Amino acid sequence: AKKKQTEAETDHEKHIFELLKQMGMSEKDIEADFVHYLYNMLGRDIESDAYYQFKAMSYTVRDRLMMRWKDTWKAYNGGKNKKAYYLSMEFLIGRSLSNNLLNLGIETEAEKAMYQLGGSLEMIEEAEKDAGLGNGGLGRLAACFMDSCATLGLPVLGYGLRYEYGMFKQLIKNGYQVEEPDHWLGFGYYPWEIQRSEYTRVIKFGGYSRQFTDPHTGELTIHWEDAEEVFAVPFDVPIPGYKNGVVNTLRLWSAEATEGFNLSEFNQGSYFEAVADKSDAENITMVLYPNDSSENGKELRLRQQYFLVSASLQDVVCQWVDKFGDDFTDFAEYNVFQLNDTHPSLAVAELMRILIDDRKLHWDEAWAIVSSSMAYTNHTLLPEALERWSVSLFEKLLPRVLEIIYEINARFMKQVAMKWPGDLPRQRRMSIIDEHNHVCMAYLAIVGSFSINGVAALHSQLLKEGLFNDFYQLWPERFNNKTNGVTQRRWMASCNPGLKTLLDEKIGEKWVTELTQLSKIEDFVNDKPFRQTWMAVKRENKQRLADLVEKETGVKFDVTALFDVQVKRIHEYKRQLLNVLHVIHLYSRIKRGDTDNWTNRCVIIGGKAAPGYAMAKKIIKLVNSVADIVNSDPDVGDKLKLAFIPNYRVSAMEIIAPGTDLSEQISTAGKEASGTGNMKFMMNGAVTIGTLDGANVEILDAVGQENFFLFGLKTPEVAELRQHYYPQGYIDTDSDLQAVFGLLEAGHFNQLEPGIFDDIIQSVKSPNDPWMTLADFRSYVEAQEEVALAFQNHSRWNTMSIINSARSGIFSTDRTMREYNDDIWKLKPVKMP
Ligand code: T68
Repeated sequence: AKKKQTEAETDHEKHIFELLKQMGMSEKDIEADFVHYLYNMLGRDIESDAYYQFKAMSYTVRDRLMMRWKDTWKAYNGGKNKKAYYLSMEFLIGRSLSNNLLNLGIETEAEKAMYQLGGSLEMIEEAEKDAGLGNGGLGRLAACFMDSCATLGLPVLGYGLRYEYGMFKQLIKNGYQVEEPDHWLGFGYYPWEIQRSEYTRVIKFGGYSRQFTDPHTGELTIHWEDAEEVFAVPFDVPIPGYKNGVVNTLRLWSAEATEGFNLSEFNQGSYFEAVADKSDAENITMVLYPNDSSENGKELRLRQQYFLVSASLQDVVCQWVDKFGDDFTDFAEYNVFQLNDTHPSLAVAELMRILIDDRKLHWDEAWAIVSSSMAYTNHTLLPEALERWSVSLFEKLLPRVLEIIYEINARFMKQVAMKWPGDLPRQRRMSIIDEHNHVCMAYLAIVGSFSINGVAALHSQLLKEGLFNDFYQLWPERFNNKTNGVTQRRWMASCNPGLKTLLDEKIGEKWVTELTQLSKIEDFVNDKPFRQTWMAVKRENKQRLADLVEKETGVKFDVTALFDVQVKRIHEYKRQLLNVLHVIHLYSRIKRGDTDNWTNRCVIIGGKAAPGYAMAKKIIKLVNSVADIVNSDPDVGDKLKLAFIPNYRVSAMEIIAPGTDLSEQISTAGKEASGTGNMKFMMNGAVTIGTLDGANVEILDAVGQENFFLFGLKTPEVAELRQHYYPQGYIDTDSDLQAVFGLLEAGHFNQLEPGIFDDIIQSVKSPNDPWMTLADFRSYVEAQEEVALAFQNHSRWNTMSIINSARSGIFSTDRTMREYNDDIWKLKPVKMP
């Protein structure tokens, strides 16, 4: 009877699925659903704000993802399949509508549907707010990874936080950055997400840990007592693969106070305190920390990290137990966790805690599982970015987790002592707990992981030679490289429709899922009509960019000029200052009439500064001050323009990358782990001016010296020069540099605010300048002169542009994800019907 019943159920289910699968993809179906959502669900009409129309279209599209999403979930969870979990504090998604339409293959239908209704799809797409749940490269990389995994059919789940406020909105007032909160959710919900309260998890903080011996069995257990508890409520975001029927999941956790939150306080009449505590709990996922490369040591940040890690691990372990009970023998064969930097590295200790305290495994069994299921990706060599949390904070917030970290470290220290008997300095260097009583999160991640990777060849090499050398000597087999990439679906197909049309016509559509196909366009490098169209596409994209610049800054760009662009977070190591010094140099040349054979140039700089990073904020002010003078000087005219684009974000880059001629990647050698903007520019036919740093090395390798403007010191030269760096020497021997400092020091760009740039001037002139800006000035200026000459030869530039794009095939995250999978995750891709 039971069998009959289940059969009946599956019959019903089949029937339901059949009904759902009838969801049409035609223009008419989309039109009908759009109208239904706009009028019936949202209670708006076709005249209403574009934002509501965007919502109606999103629901329409999400409906068409639903069955695929369910089917994918089933395919992953049906049998016993290995899955990977990408644990990341950041997923910088940006907008999703156009991307989801592209991946579902219904862009044209949606466009026609909107046209029928007298609207425009483009306008609706632009009404979508960016999901800015990340700072920069690291967060955007996670989003590109998700797109590629879905496209490859890899069972990878993203786990992150659903911040109420994402990356702040940057306004420019009187040339200064002003931050405004980014309430990206608007009123209500994100239209793409599905709340799944049934998978709510409970997260503990504070209290103390107590050993407890069972009076009957004598067994020792550990209890985490008197903790405050917070709910982690999951919101799932669908991640469709490209036209393959796969929809993966990004699960974002939101903090909610438990019902019983401080009930005792409440009952004692402390109504106010009880409610205030409730908001404390919910603060955990209130806001993204806007620091991209420095550690800030705030308690709330540690809470966020533990909240993410504990919720996600509980989620995975509970699903395991539901299916296989308490048998964990092959858990590590079916589950792998990729840690996106050290931010989720508490996972090492938390999985130990769950397995030992909750699942009653012995230490050695638990450790065998943990250390063969964790993998760690490092994204920086900057020492100031390495996370260290004070032991006292741990004691207060995560007492039980701290005990476990102590035990991990004690056992690890024994191992080090065995390998290097008597080498106390080394033991001190390698200890997870440092001499200042801080927990070094990178070391915790390394000790607990079977794989440790950097994000570009040079970066991975430097990790082994420098930062993690002791660990490399101990475990060389754990270290590997995975050069970053970007998804060509968003960064070419969706953001550069002109280029897509041209490519599809010349080499077919295969490049959308196999980027190395781009090399085929080299066959057309001498084909006249192809070259002309290539140039025309670039011209059109430059016009779009010029319009954006004018709208945002009022500065008018001439599209025949060289568009020279540096957009990324503002940081001294990225050397936006070097760029500004060059602009001042060009300005000074114009002023003294040194303009023979001149190339007109429009310089764009954009990026956010961490709110507490005074020097970065001052650099923004300097860019704006120089821009004011340069752009208003009639002597300068069209020869030179400078614009600071406010509020740089994913959706802005979608206009910027296609419209760029010259991509600025000018960090001090050895400082930029990889860079990914460099790849977006390259794909869209920009030529790079850059140092031998991060993935620039591999870009140069791919395109060759004749298609890349290389300058500056190399990593070992930077290290060597550090010993005797003397910046004044460069000024004394370089009249151009003297002219630049002459203007700066005379206050030419800050006549109404004297002295405001003194600290900047001092920092670059200091022998302690870690970024050695002046050391590279001469070679940068010379490379820029070559750029200017090359650009005058339209034909040569066009060839370089084509070759850069043609050889960008290896920089797809499809390749990156294949490498992660082949070397680290070892998942079986699924194929959906
Ligand atoms: C970036 N790192 C690297 N960090 O700087 C860049 N940090 O070279 C690389 O291409 C990219 O990662 C991807 O691998 C970051 O973006 C952060 O955003 C960050 C955020 C919080 C704390 C520390």
